[in-house]
Order: sequence, then C-alpha cells, then structure tokens
Amino acid sequence: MEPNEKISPINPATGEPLPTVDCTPAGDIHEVVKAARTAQPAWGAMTVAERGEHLLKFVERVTEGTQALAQMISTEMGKPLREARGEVQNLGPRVRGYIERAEQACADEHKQAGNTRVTVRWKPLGVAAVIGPWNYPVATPGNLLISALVTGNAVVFKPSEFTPNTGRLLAGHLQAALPAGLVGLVQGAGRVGATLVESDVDMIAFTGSIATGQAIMRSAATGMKRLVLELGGKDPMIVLPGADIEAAANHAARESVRNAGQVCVSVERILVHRDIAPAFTQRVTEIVRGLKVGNPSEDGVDIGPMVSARQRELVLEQLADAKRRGANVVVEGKSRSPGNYLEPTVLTGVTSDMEIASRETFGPVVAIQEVGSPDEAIELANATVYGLGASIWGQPGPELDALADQIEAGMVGINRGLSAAAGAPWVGWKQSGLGHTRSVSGLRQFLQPTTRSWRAKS
Ligand code: TXE
Repeated sequence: MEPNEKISPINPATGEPLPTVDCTPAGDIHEVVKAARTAQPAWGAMTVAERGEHLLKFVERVTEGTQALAQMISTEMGKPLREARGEVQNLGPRVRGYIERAEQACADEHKQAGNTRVTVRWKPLGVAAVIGPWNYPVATPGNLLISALVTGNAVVFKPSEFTPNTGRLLAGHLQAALPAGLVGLVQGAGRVGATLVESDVDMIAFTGSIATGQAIMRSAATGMKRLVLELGGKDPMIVLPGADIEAAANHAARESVRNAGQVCVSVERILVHRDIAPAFTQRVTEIVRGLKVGNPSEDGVDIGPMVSARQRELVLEQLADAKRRGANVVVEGKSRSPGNYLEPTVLTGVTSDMEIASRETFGPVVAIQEVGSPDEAIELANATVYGLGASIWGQPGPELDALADQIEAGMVGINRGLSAAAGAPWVGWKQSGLGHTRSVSGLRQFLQPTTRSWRAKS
C-alpha cells in the first residue's frame, strides 16, 4: 500500500467531492492490531456489567451526537436524513439488549453426568476485525462492534470506503468511552480490508458481498480465524390468495425501494399468484407512484440517491437485461444527475432467466413474477444460492405456516416483514452467511467455549 493513498468519497446527492481520508498504511494496521491486543486482557477480565457501564457511556455520546452522525450518514451514502436519524437512535436500545444477553452468553455453565462434573467457560476470542458495509454504516458495524466488545474482545474497525467519516465518528465515540487502544480504526478499501484480515486478529466479523466474504474465508483459513459473515440476499416475497392485498402491496412497494433498494433484506423479487396478480400489481403501482425521490436532506423524501454511480449502473444493466428478455415496465424509473438518482421501477412479467430474478439487485426495483401455485412459488423461492430473508403472505393458518417452513432462508416473515424480535438470531442460510448475530447464541460466536472437568464426588 502506498503511504499517501487516500479515499476520495463523493456526495451521492450532488456528485461533489467530500473531504479525502488517508488510507492506513500496512505497518500502521499491524500497530493498531497490536495495541488492541495489548488492551484486551484487562477488558476481557471485567464483568459484563463493568463492560456495560463503558458501553452505556458510548450510548450517551452517540445520543448527544445523533444529529452530526445522522447528517454524515446521509451525506456520505444518500439515505434520507429521517431514516439516518432512526438508524442512529436504534443503537441505544440495541446496546442495552446486548448487555442483557451477554450476561447469559458469558456465564459459566455447570453440568454433571455420572461421575463427571464439567464447567463450560466462554472466553473472549481476543481481537476481532470488524469490516463494515456502506448501506447501514452505523447499524451494521455497530451490531458487530458491540457484540465483540460486550463479550470481552478488542476490535479493529474498517468502515466502508464509501462511508469513512461516518466510521470515524462511530469509532471516535467508542474510543472516547472505552479504554485506550481497545478500539482501533483503519481506513481504506479492499486492500486495507485484506491486510487487516491477514493481520494478527482472531476473528473477522464482516457484512458485504458474497465474493468478498469468500475472499475473507480463504485468507482466514491460514490462521483458522473465526468468522461471522453476513452476505448478500435475493429475498423472495410470496403473495398467495387470501393475503391482505393492501398490507402486502404496501410491504412490496416500500421494502423493495427503501434506502434506494440498498438493504440486505430488501424485497428483491415478488412471486405472486396469478389469480391476485392484477389487483396486487395495481395497488403496488399506485403506492410506488406516490413515493418522493429527492435530496435526502429535504423533508418528506422517501428515496435518496444510490450510493455510487457504479451501483446505479449495475441496476440499470439488470433492468436492460430484463427488458430485453420481455419484462413489462409498468413504472419506468428515470435516472437523474447530478447525483446518482434512480427513481423506482416496477416490472411485471419477470421470468427466472432474467438476471433481476437471480442476482442481487440492491436497487429501487419492484420485480413481479407470476406463479400458478404455492408449490411453484416455493420452488422458485428456493432456486437460489442466497438464503437471507423471505416473507410469505396469504390466508393465516397452518397451511401458510407449513409453506413458510419450506422456504430456505434464515429469517422468514409470515404476513409481515422478517424483522426479527429482539433476542432472535439475525441469520443467513446457504451463501447468504456464516454464523449469526444478535441472539445469545449470536454473542457466543464471539466467544470460545472451553471445558474443565473433574471427577465428581460420589
Ligand atoms: O461490497 P464489498 P460492496 C452486496 C450488494 C452490493 C455488493 C457490492 O449486492 O451491490 O455487495 O457492495 C471491504 N478483504 N452488499 O462493493 O466489496 C470493503 O472495503 C477484506 C450486501 O460495497 O463486499 C467494505 O468495507 N475486506 C451487503 C466491505 O468489505 C474487503 C451490504 C464490503 O465491500 C475486501 C453491502 C477484501 N478482499 C453490499 N474487499 C449486505 N448484506 O447488507 C472489500 N472489502
């Protein structure tokens, strides 16, 4: 890595350059990891309650700095300011939930079988590298950082190169509230991430693309480093006769285009039964037409620009492929500049041979494919390497529940989105992830179980 290399973020709403950020040279990355390793034992020796006190100070700082952090998110990646504020405000309750669950995750367990008495002790792994994405640049790395810290690990955080200043603010709040050296920050793109993965860390907690997840896994194999990976998705939404059309259409329209479609669990494809397809499509179209695209700092804006010109280009390529293969454009989303604006598009007549039906789109597209039966819907829903989220809408009851059970996804919503209840795992199946987070068992991904056994007194 060249010593003077810089990241040059661009405001996606205007196309104007934002202040540049220095990339961390390889030698410095190793120093940051070393400092984290030095600080870790004292942190790991604290009780969860003691660590929790520090983390609550972090929450206080974030709460005071909500506006600045939300503004930075919005400026760097284009999310409407209102949603960015929500992202920051969610952090407090999350941290409190993690502290509560960590008490359970970190507690010794005692077992006895016959003549043997065993204590299972959950120990921190050491230093966790946290590599974040740009789409939820506070919430996503925030979850990973807090999970690692509350369980007694040190962390070294590399934010996405699209949101380096958001990452700097987030890390700054942690650094101010926690012991010196415990939270490291490195800046840069893929090469910095790769160097961090190769460095003397014990685990990598990552959210991003499948390709990068695979590269990390290959590199981590050398040191048998532990991994928690949340990767891409192609979440299906199945809509069957008996569904509440209004509720389903609202979910389909809004969750296909929220955050300009750049959500790991956005609705990526809709599999609707042909008997209800016309009514459903009409209502989806009306809702999408009512959404406001515009500058993310303006009030009342539902959809801001996409994060980058490249990301918009990828979506436009998928749309062109879909049109070439016969999809109908019910609402045509226009591309607007300056900025990376792309209005939402509604497609019907989507077929499985189209890229938009099989590869993650990560853009503001409502892609509707008709099916003739629930079985066909399930078959199509599962015909993918992805398995993050899904939802199924229909007549409530055991039949719908049984269909939901056949969907190969980590998180399935029935007549609702998949937003997991606090304490449930956040988890992807198949190539959408490895390991999981948020729950007690999720926190244990950041811990090493060890056993000590004795001969029990008879
Ligand atoms: O991801 P990358 P990108 C999907 C979505 C999107 C695509 C690409 O489909 O279009 O991924 O997005 C760092 N070793 N998701 O390019 O490249 C990189 O610097 C270590 C879904 O942003 O995976 C950044 O910090 N690190 C996802 C992070 O990895 C490396 C959210 C993510 O970058 C690295 C985001 C390497 N070799 C994108 N190469 C979700 N599940 O929400 C890059 N990085």
